[in-house]
Amino acid sequence: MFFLKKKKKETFDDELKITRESFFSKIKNIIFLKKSIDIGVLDQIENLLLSADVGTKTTIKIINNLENTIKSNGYKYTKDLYNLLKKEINNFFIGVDKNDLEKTIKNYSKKPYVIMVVGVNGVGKTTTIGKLAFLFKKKGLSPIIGAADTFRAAAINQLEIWSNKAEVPLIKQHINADPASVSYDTLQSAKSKNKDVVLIDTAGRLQNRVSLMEELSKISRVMKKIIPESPHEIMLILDASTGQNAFEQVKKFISFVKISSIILTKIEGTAKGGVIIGIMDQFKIPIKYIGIGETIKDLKKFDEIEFINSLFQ
Ligand SMILES: Nc1nc2c(ncn2[C@@H]2O[C@H](COP(=O)(O)OP(=O)(O)O)[C@@H](O)[C@H]2O)c(=O)[nH]1
Ligand SMILES: [Mg+2]
Repeated sequence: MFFLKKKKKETFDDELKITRESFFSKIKNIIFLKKSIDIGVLDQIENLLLSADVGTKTTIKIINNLENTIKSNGYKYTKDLYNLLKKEINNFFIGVDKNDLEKTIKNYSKKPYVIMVVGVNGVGKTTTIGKLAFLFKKKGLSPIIGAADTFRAAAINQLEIWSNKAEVPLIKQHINADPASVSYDTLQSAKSKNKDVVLIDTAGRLQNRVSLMEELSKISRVMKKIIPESPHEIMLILDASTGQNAFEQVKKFISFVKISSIILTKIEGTAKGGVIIGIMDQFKIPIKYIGIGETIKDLKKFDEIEFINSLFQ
């Protein structure tokens, strides 16, 4: 499946294909099949937004806003709906931090910039760290990785494979080592080797929330002993294909750590790309990248204009 991959264009057209075809193309059909706006048309749009995992709250907001705009401006025709809906979705991105992470790291004078990567098991934390390390290195930055998910030996091995692929150093200890101690070592090494950016992998046992919370705050506390401003960024990884579950994960994590950014993985294989819209509306946390496959290059910078244009292509 990997041989015939065509060169990726700088849009999300390919990655959002499934989301677009199962949702936005249907919206086009509704709009082209009926000339005048009526309750039925809005109901159909509501159902499609729900089925794309935009989320109930956000969907209701969109439909209410559409109704109000239609009433107050006297819109009669379904052809107007397309642009109105596009504008509604665009509004959710207003006020969300748009800083480019690579630029932030480059411009940060007090090296290193420390990123702690969090998320539940299986969402793609370790893989994304490999991809980020590769990307940062390609952009002329020097990263270092810390294997602070010490819960399973396989997790450390998996991270080591990625660090080799990315040709980026890894700091690790043995299985069941204290994650805070691994993070401490990593920061120390990063400082002494003048690294630009640190990526810390963490365990994701959300079933044991209290101990996970304690573990994450202990890692942060210990890091501050070496670099008081660290972690500069806590990045939450979410699996787009889990749809509504992703919202629940954001809620849980923000209740105990300050999440500064999100990466949404596995977007290429899901029709649930609408979660992006719900996340922007409900949490206003910037999505910095999207994961679009299992290889080291399958990470793309998120750009909301490209995202919306690809959906409404
Ligand atoms: N299709 C696809 N698979 C991904 C993506 N990111 C991660 N994965 C896969 O998701 C699975 C779990 O990833 P892993 O990094 O181990 O998750 P972790 O438990 O959060 O560290 C692996 O099989 C990865 O190859 C992505 O963007 N697209
Ligand atoms: Mg992992």
